[in-house]
Amino acid sequence: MEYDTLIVERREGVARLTLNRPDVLNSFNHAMFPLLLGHFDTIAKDRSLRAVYLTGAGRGFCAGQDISGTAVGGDFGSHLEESWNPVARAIRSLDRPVVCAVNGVAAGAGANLALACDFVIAAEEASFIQAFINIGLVPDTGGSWTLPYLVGRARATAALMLGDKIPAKQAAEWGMILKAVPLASLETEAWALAARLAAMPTLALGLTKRLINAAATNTFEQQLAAEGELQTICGRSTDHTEGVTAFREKRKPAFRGE
Ligand code: T3D
Repeated sequence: MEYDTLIVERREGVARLTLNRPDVLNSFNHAMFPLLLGHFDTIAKDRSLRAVYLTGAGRGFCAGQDISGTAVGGDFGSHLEESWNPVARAIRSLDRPVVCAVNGVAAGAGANLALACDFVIAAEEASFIQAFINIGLVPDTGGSWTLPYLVGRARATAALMLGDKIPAKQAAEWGMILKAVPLASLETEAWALAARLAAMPTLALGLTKRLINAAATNTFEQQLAAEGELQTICGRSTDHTEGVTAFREKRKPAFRGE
């Protein structure tokens, strides 16, 4: 299926979403939000899709909000609640892993879109720019939460307040992303990861993601309780039975994601 601004493909249990406005570095116009959200909704309901691969067309990943045509200023708070915030929530709440292949510059909300994903692999040629401050705005799309959480306050403050370009290699060194690889191998590496995840125990992956989300606000005791609750669910799953059976039979498990 091909859409104007979003290319959607399904292969090997993976939904591949490609942001497709390369002339403007895949910055988002208004039509892209419902389109992307609609696909996350479809993926959430379709258990045959066991991982998501998100990338951008052309030389950029995403330059955030399209700021070319719109009037300056306005009720951005309301706009965010209808645009970037639901997208960030859709990624964080999806009970399947989202792999982001950052093929080029990720700026503003585009950077924080990437950082909302579970696995971020970037081309060495790519960079991350918290560009908001460069146009007199505060960070959004969760960046003021995600960045300090990922890299610590000192580095997050520098990134968010200075708005400088952070090359992918530096982002990887800081722990902002999983790794930086040559552009020529980005697609292969990131796709292999997504396909591998799609063949894993999907229920347990989704619940692991839920635990990682909850850990940000839970106490240690609350987290132990949450682990116990979710382990009970996994303990009753088909994939757990298959994993143990395969171990005992000394063969590779065939997980069905249930
Ligand atoms: O609305 C609200 O609710 C507020 C929410 C805001 C969320 C946000 O995302 S705010 C941040 C918005 N994004 C930016 O401020 C980034 C603006 N872009 C840049 O600073 C630079 O383009 C980059 C550093 C990302 C890349 O620079 P470079 O030199 O590699 O590329 P370029 O030449 O600047 O851009 C290439 C083209 O893309 C260019 O068009 P042209 O001249 O070839 O016709 C440029 O205008 C266009 N482009 C890049 N970013 C945007 C854009 N067009 C519209 N909106 C953009 N964000």
